[in-house]
Amino acid sequence: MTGARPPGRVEQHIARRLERGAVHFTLIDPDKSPGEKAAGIARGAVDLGSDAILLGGSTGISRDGMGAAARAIRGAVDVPVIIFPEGPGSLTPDADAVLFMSLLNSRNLDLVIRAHARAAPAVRAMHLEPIPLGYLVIAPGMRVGEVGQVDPVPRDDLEGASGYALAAELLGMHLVYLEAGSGAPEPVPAPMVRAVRDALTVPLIVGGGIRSGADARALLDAGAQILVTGTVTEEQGLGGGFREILEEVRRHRG
Ligand code: 1GP
Repeated sequence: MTGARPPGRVEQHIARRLERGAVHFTLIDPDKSPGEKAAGIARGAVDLGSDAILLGGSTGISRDGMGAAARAIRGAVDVPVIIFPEGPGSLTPDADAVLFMSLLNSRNLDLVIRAHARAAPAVRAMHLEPIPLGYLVIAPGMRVGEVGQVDPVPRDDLEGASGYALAAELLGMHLVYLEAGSGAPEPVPAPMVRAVRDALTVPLIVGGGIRSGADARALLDAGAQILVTGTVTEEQGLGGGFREILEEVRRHRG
C-alpha cells in the first residue's frame, strides 16, 4: 500500500529530540498569557530545555489571540509552536503544527471525529502540519473531562487505558496522550503509564497535574517520553516546580 504520509518537519523535530531522551512541551494559554507575555514564557521555558510550545487551554480562544501568540512565540524561540486545539476555531496559520487529536473516550462523536471532518479542509488550506494523536482522558479528567463529555478511564484500569492506546496506534495515530486534566490534583498514575508504554511502539505523552520534579521523575521512570505542563508555569512562573521538572527531564536525556 502506498500513500502513507511521511512525518512532517515538526514530527521530525520531536523524533530527533526523543532520540536523546525525555522531551517536554510547555502549554501556554493565550487567553491568560497573550502575545508578548506568551513569548516571554516560551523564551524562559526553552532556555530551561523545553522542546516545543503548545498553544491552547481554555475554552473560546479566538483565532486572533492564537495568531498573535503564535507569531510572538515564533519570533522569540526556535522550537515549534503547536496548536493544542479546543475546536476548529483555534486554528491559525501562524503556528507550525496542530495536534490533530481524537478524544478517544468521549461520548460526543464531534470530539472523536466529526469536528475533524469539518476542520480538515482548513488544516490543509492553512498548510498546518497535522500530528495525528490519540487523546485519552484518565480520571479525574477535570474540565476537559466535563467539556469533552468523557467517560474517564478509572485510575486503576490499566488494561482499559492500554487497550485504548494500542487501538489508537493500530488506527495509525503517531502519538498517544494520557491526560489527567489540567490542574489535576495528581498526575496519571505511574503503573498506568508503565502499562501503556509497554503496549505501544509510538511515543507516549503524559500531562495533567505535573507540578514537581518528583512528579516528573515518577512518570519518566515509568516510561513517559513526553511530558506536558501548563498550570505550574501559570501559578509559579518559570521558577520552582517548573525548574525542577525541567531538571528532571534533562536528567532523563542521554
Ligand atoms: C493539560 O496536560 C495539560 O491539557 C497540562 O496540565 O495544566 O495540569 O500542567 P497542567
